[in-house]
Amino acid sequence: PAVKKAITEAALQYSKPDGKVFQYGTAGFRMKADLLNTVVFAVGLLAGLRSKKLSGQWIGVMVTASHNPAEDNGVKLIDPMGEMLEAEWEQYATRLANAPLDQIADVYDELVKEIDVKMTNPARVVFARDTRASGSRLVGVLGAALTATEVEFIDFKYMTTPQLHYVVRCKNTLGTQYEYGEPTEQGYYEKLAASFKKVMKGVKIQGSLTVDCANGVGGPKLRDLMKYLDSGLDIKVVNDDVINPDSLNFDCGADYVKTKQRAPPSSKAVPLDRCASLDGDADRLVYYFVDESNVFRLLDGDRIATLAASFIGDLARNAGIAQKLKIGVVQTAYANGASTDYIEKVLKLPIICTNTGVKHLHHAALRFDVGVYFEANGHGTVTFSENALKVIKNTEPQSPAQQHSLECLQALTDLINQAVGDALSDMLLVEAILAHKGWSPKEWLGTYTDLPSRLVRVEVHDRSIFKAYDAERKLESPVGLQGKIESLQSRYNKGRSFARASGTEDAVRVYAEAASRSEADDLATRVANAVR
Ligand code: NG1
Ligand code: ZN
Repeated sequence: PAVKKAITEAALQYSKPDGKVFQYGTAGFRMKADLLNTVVFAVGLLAGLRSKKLSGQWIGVMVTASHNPAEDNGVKLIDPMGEMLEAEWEQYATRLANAPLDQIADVYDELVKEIDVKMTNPARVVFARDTRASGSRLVGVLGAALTATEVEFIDFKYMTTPQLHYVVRCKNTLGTQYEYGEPTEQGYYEKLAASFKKVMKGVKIQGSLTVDCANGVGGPKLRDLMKYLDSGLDIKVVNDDVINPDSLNFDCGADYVKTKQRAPPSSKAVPLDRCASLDGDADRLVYYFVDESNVFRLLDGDRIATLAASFIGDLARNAGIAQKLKIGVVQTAYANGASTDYIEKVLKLPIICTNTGVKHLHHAALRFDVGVYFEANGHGTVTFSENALKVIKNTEPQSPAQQHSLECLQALTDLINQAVGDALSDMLLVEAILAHKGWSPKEWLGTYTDLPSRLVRVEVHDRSIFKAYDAERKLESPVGLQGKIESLQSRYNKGRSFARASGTEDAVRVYAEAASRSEADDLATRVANAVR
């Protein structure tokens, strides 16, 4: 009763935007920042309940809107192992967020009963935010919800999203056999730097890497990380202005580069310079360069996945443990068809295609001993099963070469952020692999040739009528549309196209690829017209 009163009192300090219906989606809640107070308050309440339900394990709350414009913000929950909130709980978040403020304490009580939360359990929450101006107000609201419900909490101030995921996992594994690391920002840097040094043993990186930080939190954090790195990595940091709030994700960043298929206009890179872009909260990474003919060349998430899968596959073979590790790749429908072909025919690895959204990919990746998963937009990581960790650790090397490969694999399991896709960790992974292979981005690009593709955003009256199946590669509704799409794509050489409702924007996305640029564009336009 005391808690109920405290909740109501705290909640009534805020006001709910009229007529707005909130939904916890693939990226948590995300919208214009001035609409978020009551949503963040609701998430604070739920974070405490989630922790109590899980016997006081630490739960994370990240305040960010990733690659969205500066005036947006968002909030999402992180589960104890650093994973996305369990899907079953998304509806509870939605319910609390939509409760009228004078009834939110009642909805809270209903949930306690429905979920069967033992209220005498402790509750512990860690939170952090990206560099958006609205972040400080929103963590204030979060703090009010946590205080009202007597939850113990730690404010980690500014962090990249993956750093907070890391901290959550560390907190909950401390003192167990699965200890993941020191639950601090410094612990994160030390773990990355130490494992990077081990992976880099005996190899050297050619040239420098220019990293566009989207003018987000990745900028200062990359600079911090660099203080711990001493393995010959020459990083030039650009677009790291976190002072001017409007510059965030503006004309730069991974999303800009991937969707516009061009370098940020501010780029001073000359042909063959190795470049990378992070997004606003540093969980996405893409590489690119300009070739000798001044043509922009993108190395996206599909490329990072194929590079990592091929490298880990080679290491496993050289270490003599390939038979014991089931290595696989997880993609979505947005993966370029050429990458899928390459994985199947050249790397000869199994592929799972899942729905969009990393939680689906992550889940599927856990079905392999080594699960490499990346969305084409650059969000992804590699997971290692318990069996994989055991095999890598306990195999007795039969030669110095085997020993070297085993040590390298072992270090990779530490270098790679297994909780979630992490641009900084993925960047060190790519740099290490290029160094081992002695490749410039040009050789990396040469592994296969992307099919030209086009992504179109189509505004429709009601996107909820677009119901997809088969990992979102086909539409069952509206009736007849799938047949049209298939008949259109059959007219193009290597044509492939699909349409699905976006989970994060009020629009339908149409993807098309084909053997030539003009065919891909043409197919995308025709399918978009069929969708309208
Ligand atoms: P939607 O809006 O559902 O297409 C987008 C991205 C996803 C994922 C989520 C979450 C594309 C085509 N879609 O989802 O890959 O990153 O945002 O941020 O890039
Ligand atoms: Zn992001």
